Amino acid sequence: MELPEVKYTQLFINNEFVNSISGKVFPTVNPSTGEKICDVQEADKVRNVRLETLDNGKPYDSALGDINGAIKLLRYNAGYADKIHGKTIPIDGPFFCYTRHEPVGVCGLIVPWNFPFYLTILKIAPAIACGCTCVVKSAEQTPLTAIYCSALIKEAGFPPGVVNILAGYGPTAGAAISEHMDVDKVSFTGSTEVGRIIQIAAAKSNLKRVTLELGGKSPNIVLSDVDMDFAVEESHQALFGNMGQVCCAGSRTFVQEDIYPEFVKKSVERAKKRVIGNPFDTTTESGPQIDNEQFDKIFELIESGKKEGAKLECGGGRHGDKGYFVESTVFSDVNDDMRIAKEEIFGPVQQIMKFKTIEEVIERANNTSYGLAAGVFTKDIDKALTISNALQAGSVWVNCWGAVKANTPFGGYKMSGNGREYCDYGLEEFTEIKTVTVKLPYKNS
Ligand code: TXE
Repeated sequence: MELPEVKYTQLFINNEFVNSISGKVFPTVNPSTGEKICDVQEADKVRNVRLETLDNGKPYDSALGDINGAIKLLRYNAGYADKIHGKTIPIDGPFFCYTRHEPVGVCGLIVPWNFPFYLTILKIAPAIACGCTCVVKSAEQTPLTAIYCSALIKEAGFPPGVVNILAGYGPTAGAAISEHMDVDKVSFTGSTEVGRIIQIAAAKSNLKRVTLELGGKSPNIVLSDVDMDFAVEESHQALFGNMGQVCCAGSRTFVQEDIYPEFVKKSVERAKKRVIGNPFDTTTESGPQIDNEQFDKIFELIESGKKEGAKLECGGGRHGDKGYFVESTVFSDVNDDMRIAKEEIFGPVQQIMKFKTIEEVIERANNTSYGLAAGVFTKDIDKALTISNALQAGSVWVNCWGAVKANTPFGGYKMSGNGREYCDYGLEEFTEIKTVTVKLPYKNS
């Protein structure tokens, strides 16, 4: 009998034969001879979103976290698409009055590099749920996942022109959007400096609506009654997560004086243990900073901290000899007037300050031009609420940090921004409200 021809060796998915994503194959053997018959494509657990880790440097699990967060945003906003409606309003006189929430129009969505895919979706999802069209400009450092998103948008069947995604530089492509007479709204996330430029461009062109999510220097207040290890770990993650490149990083850690020495000691031990390295290795906690510019900015600020008299407890240097890796750095004995206590470092550099009383720490926490986020760690609910209500910040987290959800508003007081993103508050920013008033022959309401 003739041996049969082996025709099929691929994986069968969605009625199609395809190769494995990993490119791996495995042999199948003829037991009569012990010889290989052929190689077969090998199915394996797929590691999605690797593109973000490649382009941005964030550890693989964080990138995956961003994608899962983006999916939640899409689901949340999709659920709103048929629930964006106005009210009927009983008014004085013989009138029938109602409001319509109409799409604001063409939206320019300018995205930074720290959460490239997540922030792209954070802006696209409410814009299209409200019926707007949009032009997205990704950050020049991280264009790849936004471009990939374009392919998904086409595959999902969006009509041409509804979502347009551009890669380009800020002063050229970004400025063209914010100056454009036919763009009705810009939603921007990035530096306070560029936020101001965009606001000016809007004022000089067509007074387009502008929402801004800008920088921060967020206070994280740790009272002496806390569970020490918990507070140390949460405060560590509040600052070192995403390599410190988070607008709402807990970058001013205020610790009550009686626990200060122990808190500093444990924070330093934790920082020294932080695993820095290849972001594709799933044991890695921190990858590289985004680029040379941010790398230099961080070291310049570390130097200023040393010169101004803060105590460098650990780190302060480059990790390794290639790429933009920075050692996990902790400063103690930091005063409020030092640059490291005032400026957004956007890197893995923790400032730990000492305070005595609640009144004092509230005043110091608010003594900044920023107002994005804040945290309070205490077991005393009265103190937690007193401090939370007194802080000038768009979000206050009690015994946690960074609890940003699809259905909670997020945005800044003061120079941390304008407007809110996420949830129904965020959706409103993509609408114009029209009041329609109809004269009736007699009053009926
Ligand atoms: O920000 P930029 P950069 C802070 C952080 C960081 C600093 C500088 O402190 O160290 O900003 O980072 C586009 N018109 N944040 O220089 O320049 C740009 O192309 C229109 C906090 O990278 O603000 C990119 O798409 N657009 C922040 C986006 O703005 C312009 C995240 C952000 O870049 C433009 C990032 C112009 N004239 C940095 N110039 C956060 N809030 O999370 C630039 N852009």
